[in-house]
Amino acid sequence: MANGADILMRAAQRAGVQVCFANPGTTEMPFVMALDGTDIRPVLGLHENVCTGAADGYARIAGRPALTVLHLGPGFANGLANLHNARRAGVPVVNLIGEHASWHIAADPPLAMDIEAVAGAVSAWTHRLATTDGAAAAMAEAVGRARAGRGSVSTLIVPHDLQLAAAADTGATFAPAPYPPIDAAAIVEAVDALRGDGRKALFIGGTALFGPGLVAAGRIAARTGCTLIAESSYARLDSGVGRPPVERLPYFPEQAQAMLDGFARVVVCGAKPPVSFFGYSDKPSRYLEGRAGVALAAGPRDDAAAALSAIAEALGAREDLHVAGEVLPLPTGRLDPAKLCQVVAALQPEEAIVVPTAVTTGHAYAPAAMRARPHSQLVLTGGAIGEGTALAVGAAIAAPGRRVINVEADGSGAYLPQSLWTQAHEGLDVVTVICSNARYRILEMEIERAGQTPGRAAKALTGLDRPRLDWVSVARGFGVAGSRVDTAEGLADALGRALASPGPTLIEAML
Ligand SMILES: Cc1ncc(C[n+]2csc(CCOP(=O)(O)OP(=O)(O)O)c2C)c(N)n1
Repeated sequence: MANGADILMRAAQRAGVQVCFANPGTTEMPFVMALDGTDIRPVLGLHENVCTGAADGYARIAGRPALTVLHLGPGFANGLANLHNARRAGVPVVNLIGEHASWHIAADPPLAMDIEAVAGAVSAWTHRLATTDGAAAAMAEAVGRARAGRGSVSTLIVPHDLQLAAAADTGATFAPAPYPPIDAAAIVEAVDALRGDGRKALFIGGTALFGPGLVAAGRIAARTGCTLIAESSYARLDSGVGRPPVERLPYFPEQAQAMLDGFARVVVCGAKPPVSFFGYSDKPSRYLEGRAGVALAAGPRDDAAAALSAIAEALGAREDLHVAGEVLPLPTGRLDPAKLCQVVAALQPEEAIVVPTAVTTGHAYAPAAMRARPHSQLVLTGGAIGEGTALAVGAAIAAPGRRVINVEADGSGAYLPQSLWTQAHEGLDVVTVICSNARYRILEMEIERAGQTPGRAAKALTGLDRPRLDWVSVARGFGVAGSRVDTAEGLADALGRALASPGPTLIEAML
């Protein structure tokens, strides 16, 4: 006789779940046993943020949710930072959280926690299973809710006794709600703006940055001469030679503001009107606030691809726009952020998935990437650093056969080096390039921008040089072979070799 956990896993498989990123404990063991009754691939993460970051990366490429299985409130809370990033990415993720047996909770055992309070921070839908009869329907709804529109995070909490109780499969299904219909008046306004005079920009995000949405954006740019600008924090951007040229909105507010101020008209599609990461007393939060010439064609949760097709149709825009030309040449000499990104852009193979999450170094990647072979980029969406190594795990599992290159900072990488073990354990084709500058460089830059000089505390809290992290040893410890380079030639050589061999590799690039 099947139990509640069996029914939950069968329902997950029926709803299209193929992968489960897990870090289980005693209260999740029935889920673990139940996975054997399905074809769902179990993948172990040695920290919950590996599981949740991998689920984010997986969904960004696969376009469907993975399951995470996490242990009670504390395990779930450990995975919160990357669920926050997934929420900001607008991708589907389904969390299955084990809870103490219903009758045991009153005893207030050590691991008891208010799981709903944690779930509320990231989940669009949270449900606690109350009866075993409802297991199939609850999982179907969890997956269906996560898949509605662009995607969101669902969390299902299941007490241990309900996992073990005998249960029948009701075969319940739950159809994801479709996108809301596109706003015809907003499309007309966008078309008018794009037909208007002066310099024009199409500011795009979400599903406008890949697939049919991006093709339509390219056609609109070819027809109207508008510049395509991507939101600064995108879930996925398809870029490179043969794809439409899309610039990335800069991170620093003065640069972003200056870029957007250069356009008489800005049409926003698939994104919120852009805002500054942080508030500075002399700068506005919202870059486009209070100015003329702004049209909102579709928001971040709307069907941006459909909106762009409608705009393209109205403009009679049928000709594709793509970056032409040769892949950039290899630079030489001592490595710096620009050269590092140029080497990656020059050598990355066709349809690579690049994860340039290195904070200050990674921003040099977007301009170089436009002249790389066609590829997908995944960046940090919610600003919670350290996700890169886990995004790489999920992307590699979603797309076997596509090479994954994670350009990660040393500070960020130190949040989640455990992902390297999962890369080794699963034999994933991931190359991690650690941008080793032995500091939290972005925080130093913020001090410089404020016109201040770092004092004793600032030096103590931004320096990673005593001792310097030894990434080759870190990688070896997690089962990944590594090497160290300090020139563009050395990086090109090491990256070329890494891309020619199966499985994961790490390259520590000394900056
Ligand atoms: C989860 C989380 N914790 C802390 C921060 C604050 N923070 C932003 S950038 C940064 C350091 C970045 O250093 P590193 O990753 O080495 O990149 P670099 O700036 O040197 O390029 C920190 C600690 C954050 N954004 N997210």
